[in-house]
Order: sequence, then C-alpha cells, then structure tokens
Amino acid sequence: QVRRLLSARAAAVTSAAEALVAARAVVATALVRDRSVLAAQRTRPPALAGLWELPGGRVEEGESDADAVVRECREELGTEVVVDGRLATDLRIDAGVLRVHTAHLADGGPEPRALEHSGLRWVTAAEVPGVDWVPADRAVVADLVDLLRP
Ligand code: DCP
Repeated sequence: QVRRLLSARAAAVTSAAEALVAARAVVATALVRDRSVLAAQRTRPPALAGLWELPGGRVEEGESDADAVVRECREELGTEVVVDGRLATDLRIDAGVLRVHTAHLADGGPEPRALEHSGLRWVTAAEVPGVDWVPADRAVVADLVDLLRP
C-alpha cells in the first residue's frame, strides 16, 4: 500500500517536472531608447504574421532570462543590449508564461536591424496603445506607457 502511494507520488512529481520543461519560459525585450520602445513585426506563424511584438523567444537550457534576452537580440536584431529591469506583468501564451525584461542598447553598438522580422519601429508612449500588437503583448501596453512616460 505504502509502496503504491510512493510510486504514484513519484509519477506525479515526474509529470509536473516534464510539464515545466515543456512550458519553458519565453522572454521578451522592451528595448528602450530616447523614450521609445522597439516594436518588431512578426513573419510567423500565419496567425501572428504582420502583428508587432517585443522581440524575444524561448529561454534555452542553462540560460538565465538575461542571457536569453541578450542572445535573442543578437540573433533577431544584430545588436548588443544590456538588461536593466523587468515589467511587472507576465504575459500568458499557449506555451506558458512570457516575462518581459527592459533593456537598452550597449554604448557604441550596432543599430537594430530586422534580421528575422519584416519591420522594426521605435514607438513612443503616445503611440504604444495604437500599435497592432500580438495578443499576448497587448497585456503590457499600460506598463510600456508608464515605462516611457517622463
Ligand atoms: N511570443 C509572444 N510575444 C512576444 C514574443 C513571443 O507572444 N513578444 C510568443 C510567440 C510564440 C512564442 O512566444 O508563440 C515563442 O516565440 P518565438 O517563436 O519568437 O520564439 P523562438 O523562435 O525562440 O521559439 P520557436 O523556435 O519555438 O518558435
């Protein structure tokens, strides 16, 4: 009886751990310069193509959130960023939770380029609410406006 209970418990712990790995975190970057934030236009999947997002992606094994933000900004924007904070609101996505970090461009680093997006634009606090954001990112519109306001 005890052994059966223990093995049921072990199975429950294993499947919880598997679920956590499957739902590995996604990070997004609120890259700020001169009171504007960088919005990037997605090309995929079809449901999100044409909509704007805060650039980011999945956190890989052994990476911190900050590592993932720096790597994703290199891969997607060809730029070097410095993570300097985090927005309070986590975003719900199908895969789990997306955490939004704030960052600025490293001094003297390259300008962001759309290496994996169809376009980039710097958006002011006044413009943030009118951007056609991907559904998850709409949840941080108020946080972004606060972040960009003087
Ligand atoms: N996502 C989002 N808002 C963001 C960034 C990402 O809603 N600001 C969502 C879109 C995807 C998921 O998070 O459903 C993963 O994002 P990406 O596809 O950009 O990330 P990766 O390229 O790292 O993951 P994959 O290769 O699995 O698509």
